[in-house]
Amino acid sequence: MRLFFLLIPLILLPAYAESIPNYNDPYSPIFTDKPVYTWTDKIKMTILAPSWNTNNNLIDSIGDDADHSIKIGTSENSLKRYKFTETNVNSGIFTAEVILTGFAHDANGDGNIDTMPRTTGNGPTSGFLEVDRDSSVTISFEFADGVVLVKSVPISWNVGSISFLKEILLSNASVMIRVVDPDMNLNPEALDHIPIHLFSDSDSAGIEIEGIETSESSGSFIGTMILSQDSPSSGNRLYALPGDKISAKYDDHTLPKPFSKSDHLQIETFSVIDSSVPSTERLTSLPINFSDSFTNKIDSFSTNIQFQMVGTIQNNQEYKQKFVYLFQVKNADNSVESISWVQGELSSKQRLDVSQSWTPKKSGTYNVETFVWNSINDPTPISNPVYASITVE
Ligand SMILES: [Ca+2]
Ligand SMILES: [Ca+2]
Ligand SMILES: [Ca+2]
Ligand SMILES: [Ca+2]
Repeated sequence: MRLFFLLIPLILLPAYAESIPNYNDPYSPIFTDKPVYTWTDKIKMTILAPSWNTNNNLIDSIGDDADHSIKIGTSENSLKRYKFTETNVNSGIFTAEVILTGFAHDANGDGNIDTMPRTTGNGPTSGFLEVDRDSSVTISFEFADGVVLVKSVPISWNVGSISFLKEILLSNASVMIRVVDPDMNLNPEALDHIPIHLFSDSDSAGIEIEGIETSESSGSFIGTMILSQDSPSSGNRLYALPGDKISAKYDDHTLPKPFSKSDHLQIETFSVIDSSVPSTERLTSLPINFSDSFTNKIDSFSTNIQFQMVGTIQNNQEYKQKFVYLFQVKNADNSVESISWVQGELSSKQRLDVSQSWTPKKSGTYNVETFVWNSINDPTPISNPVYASITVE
């Protein structure tokens, strides 16, 4: 298309010198800035008509003349005698724009109509045209007597999309969410906004934030929220703990066929929030101790006498942390003799002793290893492992 656009003026170069329209060479293509439009877009139109550059020193105009009019319309509504003006005194290129005003519809689901359908204006700007969802806009120019040039462009709605700008979300950090739905560019000359619903495992009701259009006619919207593990949800702040799934939802009320005009569709995405504390630094695991059944510390061990293995963990975070603490005992051959675990939850900064008993059956050297994971189902280490060696007499 671009190549075509550049070549045509060269071919028609002799026509620039014409002082009256050259009816014998009625080549005058009509271009639009997009191949398909949504219901509330602005259409920028260009007509290449060098033979209508009747004065090389003046900005000429076309379309507003009853004999050679430009009509912009749908099957229902139209703007007649719409004026296009030359881009400079001697270009032979004529432009105009028209703003589509859609039809009466509640585009965001709040119960109120969001459009102002109207058909009015004379060009080259500030013209408004009502359009239906699945219609088309036709631009026709009576270039010469009996010669009408026509260009049609389709109108359609789009299914929106939603995404987090970053794949990994961090605690106490701001998070950006992008929604793309050209249909919600309701005013192509101002920033529009849309509602975005956000919720977490820890706050299933969540919050509703505004996505703001990135430029006046982009149809792309960015919303920002802060994840907080310390404060309840409010405004743009969402309460969420590390490990939570964070969901973002946009309710699209402007759907293309085969949906009906009154249908709506939840467009949803989610991400998992990671802790801003590195995984293995969430808890500190202190050295293991051993004690008898009366909680007295011991350092000698005998076969067939039960003793306690005591681990200590400390939560380094300002918030709760679930854990599973595993004790594993291996013999001198590196075979596992015993494995057992304790599950629980630590409050902010809490230190806790966890213990399991074990009765050695044979004398020998044993290695006790402890691991701390998120859970049995999610074996992400949340502290470094701790080792101890014991000798059973
Ligand atoms: Ca001119
Ligand atoms: Ca509405
Ligand atoms: Ca806009
Ligand atoms: Ca849509």
